[in-house]
Amino acid sequence: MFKKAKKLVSVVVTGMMLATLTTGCLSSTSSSSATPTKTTPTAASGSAKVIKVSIGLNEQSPLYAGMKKFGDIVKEKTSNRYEVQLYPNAQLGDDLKATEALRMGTLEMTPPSTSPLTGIDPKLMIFDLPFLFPNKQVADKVLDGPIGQDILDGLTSKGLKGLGFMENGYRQLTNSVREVKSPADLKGLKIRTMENPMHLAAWKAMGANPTPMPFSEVFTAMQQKTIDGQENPITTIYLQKFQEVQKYTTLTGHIYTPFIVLMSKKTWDSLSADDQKIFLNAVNEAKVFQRQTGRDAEAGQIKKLREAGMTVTELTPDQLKAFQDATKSVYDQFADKIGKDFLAKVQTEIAKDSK
Ligand code: KDG
Repeated sequence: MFKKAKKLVSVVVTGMMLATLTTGCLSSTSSSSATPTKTTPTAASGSAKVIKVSIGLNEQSPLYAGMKKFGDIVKEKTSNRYEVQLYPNAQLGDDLKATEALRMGTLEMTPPSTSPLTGIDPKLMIFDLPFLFPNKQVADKVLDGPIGQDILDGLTSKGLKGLGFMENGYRQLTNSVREVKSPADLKGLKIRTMENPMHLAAWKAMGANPTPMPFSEVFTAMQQKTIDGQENPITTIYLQKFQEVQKYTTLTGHIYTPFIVLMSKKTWDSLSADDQKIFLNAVNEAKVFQRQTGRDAEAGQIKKLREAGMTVTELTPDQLKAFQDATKSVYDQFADKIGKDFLAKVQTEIAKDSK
């Protein structure tokens, strides 16, 4: 009898142990499938702190490459204590939505164009002045110098930490209706612009019919012909495959747009002084890489746009001057909003950096 009872107990205990193990495995599996954690063996606490980055362009863009470079440097310099996760194609929201998420502390980083953010800080409008920078080298000097730092510092009161500037680039016009060689050719063309009052004013001054729209909606709008055209740098036009829905590109170079690498102030304040230095240095190294990546590719991309059947129009100096003259009124229209003293300071800096 005793033997039978002993056997029964051992069977029950074994069964309970098996049940516990199975359940234990299921719960850890279910818990791991429910809340996947990315652990890195060398991370101090056994798990890396995740920094999510919302990016408005796709994985082929120099912007994505630049932010990946940033993440790789941070991972290496902090011995995997941080993991930078990239979310391209505006899947966490377009430029303005992602930036507002940073201000609320619900997202860590985003590198948007400055243009949709001018409602947060009107000083950013300086970059929307047509034909402001004579070339990319001067743009680099201004953005990486005291003017750029002044703009970055001004964002901390808005819940944002500006870490530096990357390059979106000189904006070029595309459309599906006709070749554009002069402002007169723009008449009646519905051109998408970024959500920015100065862009709207500039395209109205040139004679087009501008309509503001988040970047994530542009390709579909061109495909459905609810807009005739848009304006973006060559790398964006080519890498976002606009040549599939647009026939003409005109190299207007009418505005130079930077990307501004932003971190939530809440995230920034949670970093140690040493880690803040690592993040800042990582942006400074990554921005040089990002700018060069886009610049190295541009000439080849214009060739590929032509090979894809696009008419790419290079304007003569006189034709370009007609666009410059047509947009001069924008300076007077927005000088007060930008700040006349700040505008004068920037123009003086540009003149100095152009020597
Ligand atoms: O985050 C970058 C993109 O979302 C966008 O800013 C690119 O220049 C751009 C545009 O036209 O919206």
